[in-house]
Amino acid sequence: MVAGTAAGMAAGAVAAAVLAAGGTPIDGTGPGPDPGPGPARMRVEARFAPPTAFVPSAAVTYDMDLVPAGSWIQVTQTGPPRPEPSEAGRSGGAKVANTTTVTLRVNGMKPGHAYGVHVHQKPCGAAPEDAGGHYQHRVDPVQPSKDPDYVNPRNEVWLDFTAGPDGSGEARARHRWGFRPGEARSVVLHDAPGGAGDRAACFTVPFEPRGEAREGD
Ligand SMILES: [Cu+2]
Repeated sequence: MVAGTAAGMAAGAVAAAVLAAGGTPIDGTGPGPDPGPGPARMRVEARFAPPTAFVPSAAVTYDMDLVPAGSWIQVTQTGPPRPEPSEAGRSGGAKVANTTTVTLRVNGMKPGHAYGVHVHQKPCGAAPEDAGGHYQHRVDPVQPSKDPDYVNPRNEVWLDFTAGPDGSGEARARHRWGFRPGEARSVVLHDAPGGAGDRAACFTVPFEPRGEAREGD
């Protein structure tokens, strides 16, 4: 396992900021445009709506007290820079860290409330259970999984947050592994922090496999 250099991470952050400043259109219904070689980033955002909304949203609320209609969510996934010869030269040819970072930002939540948030296996649906179980790096052979050896923030992606006085919140999770293709499809907000709790809302997110071992690893 090779740790990323601080310089490499900083360069990635700057490039990502430039991309954001470029006004990348976000419609909340699908992945952003392919950024091409360079820092790999996927960002989606949406406003929550009830599953019965006339105009459906990728973000569905099941509990209007905790996650009001019109509240906002943004999820960003960043991985190591994509391999490219010229970029590799600029960063000294160093191998990048085998990491995946998922960042959550919300507003319009219930001020002061502590939410539990995880990446789940399936897209959101009309029913809270439609999102399936938690995404697990090491998959518990017993499903639904309740074993703390599997249900923990190291083996899963947890983005718990407590909403501030203005209803905003933010969380970030970083792992030394990437998602298996098609097996991480949503972010679920629960009514309590930790590994359980009722499902208050769900956001369908097209997480991408990143952070897998590449050539040279
Ligand atoms: Cu969950």
